[in-house]
Amino acid sequence: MTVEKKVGRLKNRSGSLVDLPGIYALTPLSKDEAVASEFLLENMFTSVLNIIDASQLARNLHLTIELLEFSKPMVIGLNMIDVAKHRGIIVDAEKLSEMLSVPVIPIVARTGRGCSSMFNTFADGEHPSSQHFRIDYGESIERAIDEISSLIEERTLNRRWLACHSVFARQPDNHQPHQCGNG
Ligand SMILES: Nc1nc2c(ncn2[C@@H]2O[C@H](COP(=O)(O)OP(=O)(O)OP(=O)(O)O)[C@@H](O)[C@H]2O)c(=O)[nH]1
Ligand SMILES: [Mg+2]
Repeated sequence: MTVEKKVGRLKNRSGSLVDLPGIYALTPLSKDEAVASEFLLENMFTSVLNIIDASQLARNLHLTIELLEFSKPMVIGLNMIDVAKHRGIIVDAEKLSEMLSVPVIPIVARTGRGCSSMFNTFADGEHPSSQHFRIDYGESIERAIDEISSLIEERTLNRRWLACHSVFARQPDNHQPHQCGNG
């Protein structure tokens, strides 16, 4: 379990890889979410290696969308494909890559399968940025996002991302009297 961030050097390459805690959303409601979201907001980094769990895809795609909206180049490591397969789940990596417009490399981190391909894709830096990823949230939400964006005085961070965050921010559990859904 990772709660603090850990930094390592990439083999044979210039540059470092910062391992952030595994989280499901960027709203900093817990210590591990705070470590990850503070890193994104306060540090310069070139790209994101997003390791997601193929056996729990929906749960992992929420964070993936938040990260894509952050507009940094991303490579996705589609991990746990062995566990997913065992449960009868086959994720079409090519289709997912097409839908999200970023490379998606199937891996089994426990055995190392696919990992060198994933690191090569990540390190070659040729992957397109997720800059054009954009969900249309519908007229009224888009209007709210635009209004909030126009009030944000921020030069370095993506204002739409910040505005989306204030529109969709989760409240701490004890502020949600009518919770519904499973996530
Ligand atoms: N079967 C299988 N197990 C895996 C795979 N990847 C990771 N694991 C196992 O999952 C467990 C958690 O691995 P970690 O490396 O701590 O995962 P993590 O995502 O960094 O965890 P946090 O940082 O706490 O979110 C370990 O027991 C790993 O061996 C995989 O592809 N297949
Ligand atoms: Mg970890």
